[in-house]
Amino acid sequence: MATLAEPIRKIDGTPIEIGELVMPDEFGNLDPGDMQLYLDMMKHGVVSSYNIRLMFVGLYGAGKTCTARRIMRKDIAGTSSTDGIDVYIGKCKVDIRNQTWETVDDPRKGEPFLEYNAGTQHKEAFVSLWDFAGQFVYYATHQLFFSPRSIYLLVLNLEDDLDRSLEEWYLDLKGKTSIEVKGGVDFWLKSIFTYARGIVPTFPKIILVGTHFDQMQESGDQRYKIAHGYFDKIRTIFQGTPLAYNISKHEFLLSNTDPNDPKIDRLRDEIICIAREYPNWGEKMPAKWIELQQNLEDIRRQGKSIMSLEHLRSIVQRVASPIEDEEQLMLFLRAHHEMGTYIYFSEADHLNKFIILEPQWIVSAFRYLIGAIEFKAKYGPLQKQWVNFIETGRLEYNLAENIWRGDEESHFFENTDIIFLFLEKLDIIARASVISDDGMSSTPLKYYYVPSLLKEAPQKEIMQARNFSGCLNTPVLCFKFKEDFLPPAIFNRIIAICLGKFC
Ligand SMILES: Nc1nc2c(ncn2[C@@H]2O[C@H](COP(=O)(O)OP(=O)(O)O)[C@@H](O)[C@H]2O)c(=O)[nH]1
Ligand SMILES: [Mg+2]
Repeated sequence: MATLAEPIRKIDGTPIEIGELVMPDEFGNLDPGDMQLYLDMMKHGVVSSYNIRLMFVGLYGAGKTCTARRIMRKDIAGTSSTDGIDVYIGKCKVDIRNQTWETVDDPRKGEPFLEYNAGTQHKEAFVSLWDFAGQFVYYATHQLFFSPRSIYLLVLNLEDDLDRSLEEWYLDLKGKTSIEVKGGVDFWLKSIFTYARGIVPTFPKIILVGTHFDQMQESGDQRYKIAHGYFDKIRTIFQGTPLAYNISKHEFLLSNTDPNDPKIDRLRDEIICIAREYPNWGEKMPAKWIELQQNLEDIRRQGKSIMSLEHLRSIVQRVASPIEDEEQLMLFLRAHHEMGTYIYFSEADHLNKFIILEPQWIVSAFRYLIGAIEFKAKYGPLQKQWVNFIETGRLEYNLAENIWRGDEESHFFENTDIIFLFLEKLDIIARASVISDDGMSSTPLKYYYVPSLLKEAPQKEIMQARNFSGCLNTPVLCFKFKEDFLPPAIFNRIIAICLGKFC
């Protein structure tokens, strides 16, 4: 631990003990030099943060959006399962003393600015709600948002048979493209475990929520018994695994059709109760960071999702107590990248000249491509390219440009090159290239591959080759995962890298 010449002070001037500092978990990924820089920054004052991120996960049509809206005391009329373009859906302010929730009217797009408490007594917490699209094709980008700082609500329709077969699933090892509902649940829970595990293994917490309780045929106690039995089956899948410690004890049976369902109040109380146990509850941030962050938030609110490093430097000069040192500015960006506030790759040539202020923007650009069912030009000269894209995952540069042109408000088209670079860096797509005969250099081509769109099952011969039954076969690359679970993002990354390098 670094020693400090001066005491660290809260923003109201009272000194703070080092032992009192709650460092962001993600700082485990920063090097010791960064840690010293961070402590130096704290000398200029610290503020505490009490923020809760609620993630609604589960299958398509389970009732995620309705549950989120009920928590925010919003109407559910007209809610129907659609492709989730925007994952962020709202924000609430909670008075910690009496647990009253108030929906903050927030016309902004994207994640709200993290609010901070300057005084010693905190009274308010801020909750942001994130609703995830249940369709598989969007899962490629979810890992960008998953973090140990969130509370996950796994939403299930109690009327849905756990053995029902879901179509349109990703290709599994046997070339199967469907899965049962219980397999989908297993998928979500293991995705959380894979992408969001923090330093404390019992976090993040997952709350089980059942919807459509009103539609269950049974009455009285029998209805509760059957509903809880549904969750028992889910818990059985994870019995004896580390995940069992992440699933919260209480489960919630909701009737979203009833605006006065008292169980929603209990769910709200449980959320606060769980949030208070989180390692990042009340973590301290350097006050100088907050000032800069507030400025960046104003810019983001004006609709700017991406900014240049030059622009950022000019903003830094304008704040009252600027981050003077370039190294400290880099730490600010790297730390916020780790925490998921911004996307910034300090090591990547060219890309390191840009900061994505709104991670959702890059995901929206990707989703806009994939979800462009209504793409107007698809019956014109671009028809062949479109069909090729949807069926084989091959994406021509000019096709993407044409699709992105359709959303003027989001400014995708003007940023085509930079979006491509970020999508590539995040391993969501891969650029095709030709490798020279000596293997020493490669020339990039003007098209990309989107691995999550690949639909073709492996050929029979390849499947059989897995048995190594004395036949000649191509090399088989085999990974064994600890939890018997192959995270699709890892699969997609490998495919993306291979396609980019060898096709
Ligand atoms: N009867 C009943 N319908 C519900 C309930 N929750 C959601 N729904 C309906 O189920 C459908 C899917 O809900 P939605 O929240 O869009 O699911 P999502 O895809 O998981 O976000 C909608 O038509 C809702 O009106 C519930 O508790 N009871
Ligand atoms: Mg929804």
